[in-house]
Amino acid sequence: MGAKFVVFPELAFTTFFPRHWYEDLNEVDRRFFESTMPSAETQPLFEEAKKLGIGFYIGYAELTQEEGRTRRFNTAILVGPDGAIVGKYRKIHLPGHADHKPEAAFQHLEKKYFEVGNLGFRVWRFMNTITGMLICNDRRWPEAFRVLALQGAEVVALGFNTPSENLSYPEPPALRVHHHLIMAQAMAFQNATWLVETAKCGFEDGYRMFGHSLIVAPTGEIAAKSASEEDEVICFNADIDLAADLKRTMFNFAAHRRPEHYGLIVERVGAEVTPAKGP
Ligand code: ING
Repeated sequence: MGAKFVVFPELAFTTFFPRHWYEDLNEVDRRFFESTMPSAETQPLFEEAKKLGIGFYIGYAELTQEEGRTRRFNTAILVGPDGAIVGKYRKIHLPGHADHKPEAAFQHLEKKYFEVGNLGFRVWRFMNTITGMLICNDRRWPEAFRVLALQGAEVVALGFNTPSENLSYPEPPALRVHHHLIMAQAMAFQNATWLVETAKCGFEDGYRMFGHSLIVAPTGEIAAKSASEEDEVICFNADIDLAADLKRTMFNFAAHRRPEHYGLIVERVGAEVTPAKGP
């Protein structure tokens, strides 16, 4: 289809293993984590991309030794058309829980298997654009996109694995997709960036994850969307400069933002009821 940049999903090399409780972390490391990237198993992907002159984003479970200890992150990398790794992001917003919930239909143990990412939200000069990365649950937190946009992001790549069922309470699957669609359109528009969100979807281990991979324009319009939960490729010839007018006018951050009034966003973690004392 003539694509120059491909976005693969979160944890693209393995099943979404945080849906299961494993007592033995050595088994988890052996079965699901990558201790080198690329490795013998993943090198063919890098070689094929280089042969085709295609850059890509891909998510994987990263096992590494840092500061004298074993670290585990839900990671994504940007790889240039020459096969070189240009950027790395380690997922910061980890949803779910760390404890075993034996009564639940499935687990969501990202807080058990991964540490909070320690590389921050960054952008890179990548294939003649300024590209940033996020992973899955990050798309529910506007702060993540705004930090990338404040660094000049023109493209944001985001892989996801979102279960169709809600672990905590009954929720129509269509409503979960609705949330996914409005978040993607809002974040792309309010930050005047292209946004590529790629699903790992369909039944995996018997557990369903929804699709709806998207390419969203800076205008907030969905330029391309997957239509199935099968293996599917969506492609769009994006004009990166489509965002220029928005960045110069409506979302000219320097002209319109008022950080002196935004303090609570950084100072306060959870919501606290603190009503004003008067008018
Ligand atoms: N998956 C889900 C996501 O944020 C989730 C987890 C789903 C959290 C629905 C809250 C509500 O899309 C990952 N991998 O973050």
